Amino acid sequence: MSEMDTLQTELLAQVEKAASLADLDAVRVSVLGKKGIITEKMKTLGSMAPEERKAAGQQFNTIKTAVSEAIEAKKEALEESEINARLTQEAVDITLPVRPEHQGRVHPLYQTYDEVIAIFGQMGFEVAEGPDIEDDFHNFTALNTPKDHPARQMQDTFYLQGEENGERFIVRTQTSAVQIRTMEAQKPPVRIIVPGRTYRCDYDATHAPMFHQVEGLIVDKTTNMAHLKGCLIEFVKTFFELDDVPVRFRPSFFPFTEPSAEMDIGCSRANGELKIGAGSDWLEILGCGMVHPNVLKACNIDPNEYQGFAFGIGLDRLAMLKYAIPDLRTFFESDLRWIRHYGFVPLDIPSTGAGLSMTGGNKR
Ligand code: 2U9
Repeated sequence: MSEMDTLQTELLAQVEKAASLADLDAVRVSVLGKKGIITEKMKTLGSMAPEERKAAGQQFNTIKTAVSEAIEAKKEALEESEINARLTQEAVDITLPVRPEHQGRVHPLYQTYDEVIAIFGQMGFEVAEGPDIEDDFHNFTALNTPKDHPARQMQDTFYLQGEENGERFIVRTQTSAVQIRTMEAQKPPVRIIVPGRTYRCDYDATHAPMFHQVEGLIVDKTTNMAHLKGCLIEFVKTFFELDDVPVRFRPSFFPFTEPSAEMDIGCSRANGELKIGAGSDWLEILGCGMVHPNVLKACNIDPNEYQGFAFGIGLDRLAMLKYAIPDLRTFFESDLRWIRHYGFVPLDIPSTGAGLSMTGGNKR
């Protein structure tokens, strides 16, 4: 066997011996790399006599091609066996039990929000929405709130900085401005509820500077106080899931309603525990009244032809009462332990008490 044949056999054996892709690459570098055996041999061609150079060049090329092809074939084989080894090692054990998915929770406030909307929606109310930033006319003037009313004062209302055409804007103190905008845009009959964020300068265990309301408004030719009472009694019974509940309407005052009332429901407070639905005590739930004729006039609705009732409910307070949450400030602290405790499983259809699939009470 010639010296070249021996070299080729030797190099092919090295390729064959490579046990991994890294080994194989080391062989490739030592044979075909910049300082590899074959490369070095090629460099000697320049110093050879022409006839010797031709024969040697052919031999070197033959070895180079044979080794390159062997490396390529070996590479494919090693890659395949490495994949097969990984497939066996990393096999998925489909008999293992599934890991529990971390599922988010619905905030009790938004659970309440959905429940309230579902109940009034079932009664035929549509949901209306509007901007958080309001002007004086929609938030106060059209609601028959006099210029010197305490609600307009800086310590109660957040005023935005700066003025536009001599007017200062505010963040709404109630959602009522949306009812005004609705009546400006649409002729009666109107039957809407307006849920949304509202803002007042206040902060303690039962008041937050940003809180949530749902207000309702019906305007039609024959709307009267009996409609208001029937509608709100039906609402509290459905919301608190009570077959019957003692209620009373106490006279009150709001600039935008006349007469005005606050609605209380029966409760007991034995041993510091609040029970809603029966007992000798009363719990204030909401404010309401017949829409003041001045409010209808401000929206170009003739109060001799139309009348309406309205109500306002604090959603945060409602959620605290129904789900026994003692401190309002915890609503906004984003504490995961709190939301896991008080939150609700998503996609639970709110109970409407009106023939839809009922999910019952608290689905914590
Ligand atoms: C129009 C006409 C009348 C909305 C009303 C109340 C009574 C009320 C409070 C409940 C708790 C606010 O969040 S709270 O502090 N609201 O007592 N709201 S009547 O009356 C309206 C609204 C719009 C056009």
